[in-house]
Amino acid sequence: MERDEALQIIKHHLPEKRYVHTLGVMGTAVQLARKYGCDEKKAEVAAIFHDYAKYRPQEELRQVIVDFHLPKQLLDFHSELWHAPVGAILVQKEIGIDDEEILNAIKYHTTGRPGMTILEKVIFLADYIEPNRSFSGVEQVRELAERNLELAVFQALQNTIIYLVEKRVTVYPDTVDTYNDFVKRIF
Ligand code: DGI
Ligand code: FE
Ligand code: FE
Ligand code: FE
Repeated sequence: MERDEALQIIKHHLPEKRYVHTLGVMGTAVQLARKYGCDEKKAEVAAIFHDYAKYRPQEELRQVIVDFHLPKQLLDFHSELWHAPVGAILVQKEIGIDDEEILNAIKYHTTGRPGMTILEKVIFLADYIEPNRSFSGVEQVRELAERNLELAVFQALQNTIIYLVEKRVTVYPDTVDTYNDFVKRIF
């Protein structure tokens, strides 16, 4: 799919601020893809559609989880997690994107997963460091992203887990499993 066509579609599914975020993720993802050697075109499409389901009503997200046999466990965790796996399904169903690598990059963009592909890491990281993000710790991850994809994704993941623990909210098992996978491989 052409970039402008994809952007026209996504624009209608997101409020202005989230569309601007999406443009940021797109630019960052393409740069990271070039730097770390994965398909730039796939990174561009995955970035454009990564938050496709973010503004669907919670009831619709829940229904997709049930109807498409996504892990029922999702329903016991924060609804913020649902838009990623549901987005992958809806992008396939409604937009007709069938590329497994793109769909998995969308599916795992919030939690990651053990054994992430380069494309999955690129989208996860681009979502975290795109230029419109301004939370504490993002600058350090941006610097890491200049020289080491693994360390940058790991730091983003560590920051996210610390943030969740400090808020005393539950951490989804995929998030913990991804963290453990990186620790085992890096250290
Ligand atoms: O959709 P975005 O805001 O662009 O970013 P995202 O999809 O990466 O993350 C959405 C939120 O989900 C973010 O505030 C962090 C949070 N999150 C990530 N992992 C977990 C989580 N929230 C809970 N409750 N549990 C997790 O494991
Ligand atoms: Fe998201
Ligand atoms: Fe993210
Ligand atoms: Fe996002």
